[in-house]
Amino acid sequence: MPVNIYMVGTAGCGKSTLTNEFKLWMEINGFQGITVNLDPGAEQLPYQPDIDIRDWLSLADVMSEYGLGPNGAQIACADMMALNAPDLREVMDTYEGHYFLMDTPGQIELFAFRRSSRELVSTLGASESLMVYLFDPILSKQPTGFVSLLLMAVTTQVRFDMPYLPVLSKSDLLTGTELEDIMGWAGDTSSLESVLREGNIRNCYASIELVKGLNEIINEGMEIIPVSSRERSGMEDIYTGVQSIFFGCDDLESY
Ligand SMILES: Nc1nc2c(ncn2[C@@H]2O[C@H](COP(=O)(O)OP(=O)(O)OP(=O)(O)O)[C@@H](O)[C@H]2O)c(=O)[nH]1
Ligand SMILES: [Mg+2]
Repeated sequence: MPVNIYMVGTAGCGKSTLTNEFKLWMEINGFQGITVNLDPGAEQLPYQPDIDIRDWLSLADVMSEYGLGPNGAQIACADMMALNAPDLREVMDTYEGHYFLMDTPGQIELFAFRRSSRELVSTLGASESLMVYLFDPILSKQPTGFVSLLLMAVTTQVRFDMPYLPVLSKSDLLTGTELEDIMGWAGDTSSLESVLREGNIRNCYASIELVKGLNEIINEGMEIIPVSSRERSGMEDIYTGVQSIFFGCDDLESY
């Protein structure tokens, strides 16, 4: 059964670049990744998608046809995508690769908060789906920013019934200490709680309460995978993570 890997995260966090770099890494290592662009509004992509929603649906066309502004048209497109899902699935079925790398739209809420996205995921094969959730590095290095991204990650997770792999994107933009801090906060939220307390941050109380609540959800801590598409690092760790979720082992020969 093929595995659909959804690249999800806030605008500009590096989804499209990672989609491309992960495919290239797979190719070099003898695995086949098929890229699927799910962003009808993408004007430019850092790669040529193997399958492209824009072949069925374009943001510009929806804007002019329905007299909508860019935001209204994005929402309309997100809903229309579900109608195109059977066609998309038909094309996907013609590929023999084991991994479909799904590049989701820039605005995370279009993917995470529309009911149509759940229908899309379901039509494209929900039981073999996984989410690679990208944490933006610039937001992640601020304790409150990290709390916000954690909340978004958990919110996204509850919307979709699929396993997820947390990834810290563009890790080349972080210093060694920043990287260490973020990994530490993810692994043990009590250290995040301490930083928030010590930092005398406005709304510190609310942040701490949120972190305590999150701690209940991710009670064993979260192992976040640092990745840099620019430096082509962390790709093997993503692959190993996918393998262990679906096949329960770290065996790189599984597929
Ligand atoms: N330094 C650095 N920059 C990166 C990396 N990955 C992506 N970028 C840059 O970050 C910017 C956004 O990257 P994209 O891949 O387009 O991000 P995205 O999440 O697909 O963006 P939207 O679809 O518009 O939300 C581009 O300028 C990329 O060159 C990385 O690993 N390191
Ligand atoms: Mg993109």
